[in-house]
Amino acid sequence: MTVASAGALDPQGPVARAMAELWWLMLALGVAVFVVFAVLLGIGLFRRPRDGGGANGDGGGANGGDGGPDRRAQRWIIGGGVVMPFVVIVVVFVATVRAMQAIPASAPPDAVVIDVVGHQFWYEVSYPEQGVTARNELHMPVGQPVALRLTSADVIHSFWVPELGGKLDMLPDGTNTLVLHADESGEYVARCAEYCGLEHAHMELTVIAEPEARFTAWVEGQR
Ligand SMILES: [Cu+2]
Repeated sequence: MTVASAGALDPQGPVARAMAELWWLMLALGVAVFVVFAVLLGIGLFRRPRDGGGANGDGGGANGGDGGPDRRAQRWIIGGGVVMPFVVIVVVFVATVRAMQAIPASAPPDAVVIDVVGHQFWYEVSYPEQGVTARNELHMPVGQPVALRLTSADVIHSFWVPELGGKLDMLPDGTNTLVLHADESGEYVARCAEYCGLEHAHMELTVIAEPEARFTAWVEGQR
């Protein structure tokens, strides 16, 4: 068993992996846009004027065959201000839709059902099929889907295990289902991701992903 702490960029399940890949793509695009912008800005700042007097655009054919300074400026504005942002947004949009498809919309029938109720300032974890309850500790079997039915007993909390997926609101007047899947054994920390009162920062849940045999043994031990 390993204790992971690198957060959302150390994904340990398919949902978190899809989110991390989207994050890296957006970082790469952001860096690319920044570099292009910085290079163009540098060229604009430091290049020397081509000729001493005729810089006002009336230099006629001195700029080669590309239509003069006004047309060139227009091309830069359309290219850099319209076409490039459009391309970047389309790429991010398509990648976002694909990442969203990695998130199961409903719980598969073989999923282990776990009810998680947020309280100020702790988590009540119960397993309706197994008839056991725990406090601030969530055990889940590795390699199979787990359906977390999230609610709250008081105010709005938010459930988030960065290495596995989330975050999803825990609402006092409804149930949100979060399907998680852990690839390997590990111990993670879920922190409340919605300010819920003075002790919010200390509202933590330990998530223990373990082989099915150990999970079953833990359930038996709780009875
Ligand atoms: Cu909170």
